[in-house]
Amino acid sequence: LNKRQSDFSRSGKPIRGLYCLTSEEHSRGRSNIEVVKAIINAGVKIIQYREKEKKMLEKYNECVQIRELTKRAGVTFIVDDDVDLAMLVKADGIHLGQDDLPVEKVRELVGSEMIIGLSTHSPEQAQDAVRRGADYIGVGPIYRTYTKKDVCEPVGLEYLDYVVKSINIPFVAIGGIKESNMDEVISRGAKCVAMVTEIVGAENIEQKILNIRHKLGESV
Ligand code: TZP
Ligand code: MG
Repeated sequence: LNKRQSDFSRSGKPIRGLYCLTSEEHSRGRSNIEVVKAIINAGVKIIQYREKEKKMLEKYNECVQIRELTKRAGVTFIVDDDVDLAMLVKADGIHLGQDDLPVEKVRELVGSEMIIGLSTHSPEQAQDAVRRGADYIGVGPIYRTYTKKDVCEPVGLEYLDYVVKSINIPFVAIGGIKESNMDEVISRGAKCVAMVTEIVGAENIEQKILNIRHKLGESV
C-alpha cells in the first residue's frame, strides 16, 4: 500500500470508488432527483451536485432534497461552485475550480470539517492545491469531453502519472471516463473516478453502475 497517498480526506470521509455528478441536460429527461435516487440505490458513495445553468432557488430546492437522500444513505454530498449553497444545505463538501474563490479563503468560511475539492490541470496547480489546504483534487479532463462547456484540452495521462507519484492527498480522475476506458485510468493508479454522462445518460443507471463497481473490484 502506498502510504503517502491516502484515499481519505482530512474529514475522514473516503474519496474512493465511483464519484457521480449530476447533469440534468444529459439525463434523458429524468430529473436530478430521480437520477440521484438511482445512483444511491446502486451503491455509489460520493455524489456532486453540478448544474451550471440553473437558477439559485432551483439549485437550493434540489440540494435540500439530495442532502436528505444522501444523509439517509450515508453518501458523501458535494456541491459544485456555490459555497453559500453548500453551507446552507449542510453538504459534506464544496468543489471549486481554478477561477473560483481561493481555497484558503473558502476554508475560513466553511471550517475544517467541510471537504474542499479543487479542479487541477497541471503539476503546478496540484502542488498549489496541497499548499492551500484542499482536501482532494480533480485531475482532468483525462480524455476529450463535451460535457463541460469551458473545458480545456485533455491534460494527458502524464499529468495523472505525476499526481499518482507525487501528490499525497486524494485525487479524482475526471473527463471522458467511461466503463469502456476506465481500466486505463485505474491501472495507472487512480482510486477514484468521476463520470457524468456515462452515468446520468445511461439507459439503465443502476446496471451501468453495477458494471463499473464490479470493474473497480467492489463486491456488488
Ligand atoms: N471537469 C473536468 S471534465 C468534466 C468536469 C466537470 C466533465 C466530465 O464529464 P464526462 O461526461 O464524464 O466526460
Ligand atoms: Mg467551479
